[in-house]
Formats: sequence, structure tokens, C-alpha cells
Amino acid sequence: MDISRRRNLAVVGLHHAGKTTLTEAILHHCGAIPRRGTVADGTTTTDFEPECIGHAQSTCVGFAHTNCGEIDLVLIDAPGFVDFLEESKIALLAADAAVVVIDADPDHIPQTRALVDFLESRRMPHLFFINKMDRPGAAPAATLQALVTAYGRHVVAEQVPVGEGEAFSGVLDLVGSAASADGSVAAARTTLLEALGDFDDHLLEELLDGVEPPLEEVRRDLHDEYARDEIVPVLYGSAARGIGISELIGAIAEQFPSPLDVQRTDGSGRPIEAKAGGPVVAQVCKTVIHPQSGKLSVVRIFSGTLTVESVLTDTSRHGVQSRPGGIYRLQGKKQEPVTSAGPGEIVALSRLDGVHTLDTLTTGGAHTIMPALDLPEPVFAVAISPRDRLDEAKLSQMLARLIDEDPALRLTRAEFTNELELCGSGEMHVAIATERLERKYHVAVETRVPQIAYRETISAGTEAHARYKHQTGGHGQFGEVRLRIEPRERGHGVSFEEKVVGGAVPRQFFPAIEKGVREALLRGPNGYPVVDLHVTLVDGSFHAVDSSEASFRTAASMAIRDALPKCGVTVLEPIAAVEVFVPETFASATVSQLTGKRGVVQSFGPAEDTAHYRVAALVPQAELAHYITELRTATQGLGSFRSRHERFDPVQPSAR
Ligand SMILES: Nc1nc2c(ncn2[C@@H]2O[C@H](COP(=O)(O)OP(=O)(O)O)[C@@H](O)[C@H]2O)c(=O)[nH]1
Ligand SMILES: [Mg+2]
Repeated sequence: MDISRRRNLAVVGLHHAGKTTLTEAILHHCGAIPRRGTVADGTTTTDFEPECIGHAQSTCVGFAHTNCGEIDLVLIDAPGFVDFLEESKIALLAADAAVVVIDADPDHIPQTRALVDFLESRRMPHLFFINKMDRPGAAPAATLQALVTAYGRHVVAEQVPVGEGEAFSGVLDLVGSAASADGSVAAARTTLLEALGDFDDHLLEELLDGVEPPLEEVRRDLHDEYARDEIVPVLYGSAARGIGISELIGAIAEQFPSPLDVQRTDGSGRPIEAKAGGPVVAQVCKTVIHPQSGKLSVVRIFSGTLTVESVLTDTSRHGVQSRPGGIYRLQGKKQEPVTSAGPGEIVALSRLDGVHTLDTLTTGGAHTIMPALDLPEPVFAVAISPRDRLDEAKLSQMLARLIDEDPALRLTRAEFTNELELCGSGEMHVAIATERLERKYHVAVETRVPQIAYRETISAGTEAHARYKHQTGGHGQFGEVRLRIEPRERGHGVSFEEKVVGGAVPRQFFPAIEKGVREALLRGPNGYPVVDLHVTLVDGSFHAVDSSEASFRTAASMAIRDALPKCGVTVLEPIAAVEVFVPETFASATVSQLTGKRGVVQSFGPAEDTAHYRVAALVPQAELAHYITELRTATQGLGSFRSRHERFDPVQPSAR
């Protein structure tokens, strides 16, 4: 297969914009599927996962392929919901260009910022497909204007829509249209040609001289400037009605880059050439685990040709070697076996057991490692436990598989509470993961809001005394201690010393007494660990026969428990240092949201390395359980935050 005829296309955009519907429309138009499925019926090619169907939205990337004329097209249908952005970013590594699907509604444009910034940062060629043009109230002109305002002059319409709303009937190609077209079409055409002229002096001269540039020249410019991400074309259509699809496919065939047009480099900046001979360089962009048939690693081949005989070295994992059980092209959930796959192809390999998403696979001793992605720290967590305690071991095993499929998930032991926490990019992300766990791996789990690690401390010191005396049959128990309890500064923890004079308590019992003290401090009057105090053993007495380690330990615990209520106990709560990043327009709303959460804002201003504002605040951990959801709601999905434990502060009784 001629590499220049391959197109690897990611279909990205906001949740609900119509990406899955558009993928279906393209597949149908090209004859890859006999009839067009719908998202509502759960019959689309790429939304096949039960969680997708259940929620009527894509919850993971789906792959499909088709031939259209001369072109061999692979479509990567990405989930749009902000929770799944990481999954989409990983899948984008495999694509050479992206179609950003958007509603014909200018209000949706700001929310595409994170995605478009990512495409621009990678210089990934992309175009905007303004979808749902058939809907009453569709506003193509305002949407185009909002795109230009948001992303700059190089965003330029390649078409004009014919009819609007219900009457939308097609699109008019500005490149091919006659130069003698009427007013608004002529104006749109001039805008397009001028935008192209910015990057082509020859074309610009022709425009200035009033010469009509040859069609060939315009088409070539579009192709070259698009491949270099200098021009971002805008197209229109209706995925649901199949309008604008053949024009989109035409643009993909003519203008989109093939794997040969995109200069790839490995992690150390060396160019990777898309050629059939020589060693294989491939990267895993998705891992799918089937409980029965095992693991599928979806790879993008950047160079070389892979067969089932190929011995693949995982250069990201110290050279683990494996041989694929089979090579498949993916059509949604269907796997179509092939015998080999060449440069620029995206295929699934079965049974690469030690291989994980983002790993680089090579043959022939190549030491290449392709650039990976920095996955951000999770922003949402649930405490997770098996419904049946016997499933404990199974749960951690299955969670490991789940994370293998979705590296944006994380499993941690909470620092203070020791709870097992499943963490991810948002509530929906973690909820879908939990559903997947139950369906695929049959582990019934319970999830809860993670416990808050409250503590207690004292504000006043006291003397504590206890005498433990017990007679059971022959051997008795005896121990008496006098302790001094004193408050210490925050963060001190618990310290213990002995200052016994004259051997009132023999040395050998000191460790048991300290143990008894510490045990009693694990649960204060409110049930939380007591911290930031100092305990001194000052006196006591013993019995030559009856005293034992156990009796002193008990006496020490009793003394502490009796004394604590006299020490002015207060409850402490964990306080997190939070950094929030939001567009400037949302900065003050973010501050009031944090204040409403008992937060104390510490600094506020433009962030250093992003276009966003940064708000730093100290916020009680108890207020942060659902913060990512609340922040996204308040900022059109654009806000993000990170946090770490800072300290413990006294809590107002009303706040618990
Ligand atoms: N009227 C209209 N509805 C559409 C169009 N494209 C998609 N939809 C509907 O929009 C909803 C979301 O579509 P879907 O493909 O799941 O969006 P995705 O989240 O971007 O994959 C579904 O109910 C589709 O039927 C379109 O061109 N016109
Ligand atoms: Mg979808």
C-alpha cells in the first residue's frame, strides 16, 4: 500500500458535538458499513462498549477504518467529555491530523480551548467541522466568527453553507467556486485566498495584481499549509443527515497530510522516517483487555513493517521482548486479522503481555523511545472496597488491569486513613471505571467519599494518674503510673520521655508504658488520633511479683483516657494547599467559590507558564471531595486544580 494514500484522523471535540455520529456517517458514506447506526439506539460502530451505550456517550476511544476511493482512512473517535481528555490526548499521538467537531453555536467555542491548545502545542494539523447545521437556530456565521476570535486569523472557512437550519441543504466549496460568485461568497473566498497568501508570496502577488490564481496552486497551498498547521480550515455539515460528508472526505483526501507529510521525531529529537524497510518503530496508543481473549495493544507504526513473526522489543520497559499473537485492523469491536502492517498504519496486536499504553515497540535493535505524555495528577478520588471481603485480592488484580487499559486512572493508599482510593480525571471518569470493573471483571465493589483524616489535640496540660490492680487466681497484675501531659506546637506529633526518680518504676517497663500511652492516643474523646503533645512519665509504683509489661501498659492507657477530657480537646482537620488555574474571566468567581469552601486565598494573578490565572488558597480537605466538578461547572469546564496536604488546623464544630 502506498503510504501517501493513508490518512490517520482523530475525531475530537466537545462532548455531544456529534463525533461518533460523524464517524458513522463517514464509514457509511464510504461503504464500510451497510447501514448507519445511531447513538440513541446504541448501534454505532465506535460506541460499542456497554458503558458507552448505557450513558449514550463515548467513554473511551474507538477505532474504525475504511477505504474511500484512493484513500485508506483510519478514524479515531475520541470521547469528548472533559473527564476523558487524557484518553483522547494519548490516542491523538497515533493520528496525523484531527477533525474538531463543534456545534453550530458560538457559545460552545470557549470550552474547546484545552483541546485546541493541545493540538496547537503539538503542531497537529486540524480543521473545524461545524456540525448540526440542520438544527433550527444553527448559527454558522457567529460560530465561524467566534472561532476566528478565539484561535486567530489562520482559522478560515473553506466553504459557505447553503441554507440554514431545517433548510440546510449542502455546502459550496470556495476553492472550486467561480471567481465571479456573488457578494458574500466572493468575500469569503477572498478571505480564504488572503489567508493562504500569508504563507505563499506568489499567491499573494497574484491577488495584489488582481490575477485569478490557478485552482491547482490554491489546492496545493491548502494541502501544504494545512500539513504545517498554518491554516485551520472550517467546514460545515450535518453528521446526522449525511450532509457535507462527501466534501469533508474530499478535503481529507486532498488536503490532509499522509504519514509522509508529518515529520515525526523520537524522544531525543531524531527524525523517524515513515518507510517500509528497516526496523519497526511503533507506539501503543490504547490498550484493551478482553476478560476472555486477553489483551489487545493498539499501536501506531511510525516506521518499518510488522508481521506476526516480528519479535518486538519494548524499549520503554528495559527491552521486554514479545511476539504478537495476531495483527488486526479494528472496526469498532470487530477485529479483522491481517498478516502484516506497514508504516503509518494503526493496528491492534494481541497478547503483548508486558506491554503498556504509550510504550515504544521496536525491532532490529533500534533504541528509539517515542515521546510519551505527562499525565496530570488525578483530581477526583473514591474510596473503594470489595462488597465481599474475600474479593480483596481479586479487586487489586482487576484494578491493575483496569489501569492498564486507562493509564489516567490511579490507585493509591490514602496517606492518613490508609483507605484504598481509585483516582481519576473526574467523577464520570471514576464512575465509568467502577462500572467497567463490575461488568468486565465481576468484582462487586462499594465506593465512598474518602474519609477525612481528622485528628485531635489538646490546649491545656494536666497530670494523669492510674493504678491498675487485678487479681485473677494465683498471679495478680499491678501497675501504677503518674504522667504529665503537655500541649505542643502543631506538627509536633506525639513524644514521650521518662523522668522517674529512685526506681519508682523499673526501667524494663518504660517501653510498655510508652506503648500504652500511644495506644490510648490513637482514639481521642472524639474518636480521632490525638497529636501534638508531650507525655512524661514522672512517677509510679510496682509490685515485685504482680507487675508485668501488660499491667503497666494498661495503667498507662487508663491514665491517658481519664486525663484527656480535662485537656481542652479540639478537633483538627487536614488543610490542603490548592492551586487553581482558570481563564481570567472566571478568576473572581473562582475566588468566591473557594471562600465559600472556608478557603483562604493566598495569592492571585496571571499564571507563569499558561494563559490562565492562578489562584492559590488553603482549603479544608473536607470541602474538596467534589471540587473538580464544581470548578468545571463554574468555569465552562476550563478550570483545573492541583492540591497537596499542607497542615492540620482546628475545625469549627459547625463545619464537621
Ligand atoms: N440534529 C443533529 N443532531 C446531531 C447531529 N450530529 C449528532 N447529533 C446528535 O447529537 C447527539 C450527540 O452525538 P454524538 O455523536 O454521540 O456526539 P459525540 O459525543 O461528539 O460523539 C446525538 O443525539 C446525535 O444524534 C447533526 O448533525 N444534527
Ligand atoms: Mg462520541
